[in-house]
Amino acid sequence: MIEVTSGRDTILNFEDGIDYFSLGSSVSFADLRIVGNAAGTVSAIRLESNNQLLAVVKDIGYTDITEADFV
Ligand SMILES: [Ca+2]
Repeated sequence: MIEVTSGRDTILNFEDGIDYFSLGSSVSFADLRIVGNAAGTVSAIRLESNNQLLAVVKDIGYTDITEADFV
């Protein structure tokens, strides 16, 4: 499980469907904006409200990061 609220993390080896992101109690998936590059090789998880970068996730496209990946 990967915490995404504790600062600017770079996450390697995230396995979709196996690994999950953990959000702090003050943040929900609706507060996030998931962006990525066209090649699908890197994504960023940001706070919608202030654009704060919470985490960079390597080797996954942003369309593969959905609410189902958060617990
Ligand atoms: Ca996923």
